[in-house]
Amino acid sequence: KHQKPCLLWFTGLSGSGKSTIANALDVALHQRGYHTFLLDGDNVRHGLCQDLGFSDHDRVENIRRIGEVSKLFTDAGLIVLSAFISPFTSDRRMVRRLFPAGEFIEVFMDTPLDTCEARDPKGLYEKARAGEIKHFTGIDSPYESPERPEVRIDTSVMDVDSCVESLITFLTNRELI
Ligand code: GGZ
Repeated sequence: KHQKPCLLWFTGLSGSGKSTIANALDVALHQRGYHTFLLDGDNVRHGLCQDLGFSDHDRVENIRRIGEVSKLFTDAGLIVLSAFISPFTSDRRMVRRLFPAGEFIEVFMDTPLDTCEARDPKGLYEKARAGEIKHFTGIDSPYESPERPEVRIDTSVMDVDSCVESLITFLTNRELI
């Protein structure tokens, strides 16, 4: 089945829907017979990056490693889905530069902070507000919004299936699948 290797880079706040949409897209692509690989906090921060925390310095190194690993997997011919907050524009740009034009697709999960905080699936926002977690993105650590992402998704107004469908349409229009 025809596929072009590429990297879908999901960026956005905690609770913005990065992992949910990346996982659902991963399943949908698999069902259609495409070869994909998903990287997110669950399989990276517990292994490859377990020595890293959430200081600015550690986040930069986290994203650098994930960018390089993503590159290895696209070199192997896969469609890679990476879902990390990646709050700094300069780091996302660094990852973009690893890829030929058109093969790095920035997917900005532009869900409002209010919605992310109301979801608070792990209670982390509540802890951050209480000062129990320091340097929490969106609370006391910055998130630099992408200015020209290839795709913008607001999960406060769009359901999972519609998000997946719009990403599949994007990949199809770009002749990546
Ligand atoms: C942001 C934090 C923090 C701090 C722990 N700031 O919603 P989650 O829980 O499951 O996903 C978040 C995850 C962020 O890791 P990333 O590797 O994506 O971050 S970065 O790209 O900035 O390196 C959150 C949890 O880790 N978490 N402490 N202080 N998120």
